[in-house]
Amino acid sequence: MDTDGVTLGLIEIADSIKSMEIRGAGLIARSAAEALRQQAQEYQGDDLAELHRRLEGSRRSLISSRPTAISLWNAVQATLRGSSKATETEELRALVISNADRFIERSSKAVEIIGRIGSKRLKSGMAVLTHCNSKAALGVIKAAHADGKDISVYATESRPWRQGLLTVRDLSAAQIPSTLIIDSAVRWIMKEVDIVLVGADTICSNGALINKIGTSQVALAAEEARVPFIVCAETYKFSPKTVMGELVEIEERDAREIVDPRELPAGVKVRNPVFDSTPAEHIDSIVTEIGVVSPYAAYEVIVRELGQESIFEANEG
Ligand code: RUB
Repeated sequence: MDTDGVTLGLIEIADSIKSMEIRGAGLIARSAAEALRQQAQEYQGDDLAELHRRLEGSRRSLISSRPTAISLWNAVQATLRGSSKATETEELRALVISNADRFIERSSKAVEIIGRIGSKRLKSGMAVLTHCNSKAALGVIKAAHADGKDISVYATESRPWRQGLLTVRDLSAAQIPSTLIIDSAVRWIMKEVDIVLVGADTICSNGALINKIGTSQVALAAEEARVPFIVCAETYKFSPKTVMGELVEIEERDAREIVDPRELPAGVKVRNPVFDSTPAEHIDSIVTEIGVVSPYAAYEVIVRELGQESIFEANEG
């Protein structure tokens, strides 16, 4: 246990999010809710202030584990919502556990519903292109396949972590034909693509999509070729923080993920931004668990689904 009373289990989860053993915005969110749930459950004492202190320590280590996906912040806020009003330890423990359970259940259900809604956009014979590895986007493809539609998929490699390999393995396990391409082949291949489906780490209040680096280039190539560019995103991927004017921090990871520095001449710099921003004007629609929405409806989604309180909380930091 560290000085904030944060348990080893929680530190492990926060570290796994940081090191990307746990990755993908939806899974990160569910894991954070589960970590807080465990933290509340494991505290056996009856010192209310101590449990508050532990949860606050947990909140801080989870939120700082990866900066870009708002799903993490939304999950932590939803799990701890109302906790400051608890007057007894048992009440606080029960509240955090039930909030976490509700978040995890809704989140998993959302991915399922998105699959059902999004699959209506896919017809037999279509070639889909997807970037990185998104459970929500893959859910749509799998739902269409389960409906008996004959779908094939182009999966980008997604350097440097090569999440595209996870995507083709996942598709292959579901017996969906897939073709792996390098990221720079997107514009060349686009003439064979009928629809692009990607996931989201964050959707800003102005409708901009923050997702794996290279997503904006995929969107531009799709637009040029008149191929619909569809985002598959649960409503907790929408950001109340951006309503309050905050800009999304784009995570930059270690340059050694890209190249061994010994291979480079002295003085050469390397940068490794891992997400980018696709403006709303390049997005056809966003498939959420409440239906298909325009990126320009992002503010309404935030107010309706995450609540005005999430905007107040975002202002508090
Ligand atoms: C993953 C990524 C995914 C989104 C959505 O990035 O950009 O497209 O997180 O995924 P990383 P999902 O591998 O760096 O976490 O739909 O599974 O939430």
